[in-house]
Amino acid sequence: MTKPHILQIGSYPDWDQAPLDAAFICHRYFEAVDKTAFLAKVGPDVRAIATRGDLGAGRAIIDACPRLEMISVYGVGYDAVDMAACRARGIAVTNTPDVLSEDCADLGVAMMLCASRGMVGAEAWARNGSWATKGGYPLQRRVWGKRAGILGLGRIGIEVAKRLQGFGMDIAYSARHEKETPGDWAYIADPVALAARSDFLFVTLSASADTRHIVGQAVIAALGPQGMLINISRAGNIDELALLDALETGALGLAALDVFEGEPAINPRFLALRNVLLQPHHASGTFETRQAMGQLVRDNLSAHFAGQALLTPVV
Ligand code: 8YV
Repeated sequence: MTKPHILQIGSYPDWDQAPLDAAFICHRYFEAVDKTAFLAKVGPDVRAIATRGDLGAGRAIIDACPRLEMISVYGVGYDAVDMAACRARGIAVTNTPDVLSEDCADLGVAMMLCASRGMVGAEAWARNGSWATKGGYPLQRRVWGKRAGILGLGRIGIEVAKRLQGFGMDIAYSARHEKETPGDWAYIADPVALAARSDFLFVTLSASADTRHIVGQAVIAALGPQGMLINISRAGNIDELALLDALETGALGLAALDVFEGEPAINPRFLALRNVLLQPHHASGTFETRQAMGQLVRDNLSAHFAGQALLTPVV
């Protein structure tokens, strides 16, 4: 039987590429110089797309593949996939939830600790001789026992909150509706009210048109000069220009960001700031998790072509 033709939007590690090539005819969109001509040539044969959370699949790509049956996303976020186009044509979409929730939560908590305790500056202080010449490192901000807000109590938000319980933090969350929680976590529907009662605000909700800029000037002002914002979701959930203004004026104390508008290009205004921790969208970036994500991408593709139920369809 001939191998199904798939369109591969972005690169994968070698340990994923080899089995993908063994099972499918992979047309590498990311290597094409003339992407329009490439799509015109291979699109008619494409039955599935393999993409990544950060790359997705827009309408132009979907429309160039008239035989497209499914899209398999390497990542939990599928906001970069044109879901309206998929629904209109009955194209199935899968992602890779659960396998990455703990790693993303680990990095979010690590970002909170690193920024609040000034660890980047402390490492430089110890390495560049300041400790010997200037004395003790400047005092930083406590984490344990403080108030944490979780904006979006999905798989990743729950893992963040479970970790923060270990720091004895007073935890509240905002979500579409109140949920049964594994801890005594207060439900506060309004993001501004949640920010106002938080010292640390984690943005963990999945991104969509409905959540765009949900963290705007009002939420940022409510978090305030002593507050810290941690974003491990998508840049679009935050009004980045309002965030920059607040960080530059001190209206917001600290931020720790793993995602950015226009990434990997970061707004240069961030580079001039000392009150922001910058991370290169690597919350799921461990060997173990990325191998599990790649396996799930392939398992969903194989299940589809075998006529079996998809393992992790998005709803
Ligand atoms: C992506 C992510 O998988 O899970 C997501 O949605 O943002 C990441 O973990 C990343 O883009 C991998 O390239």
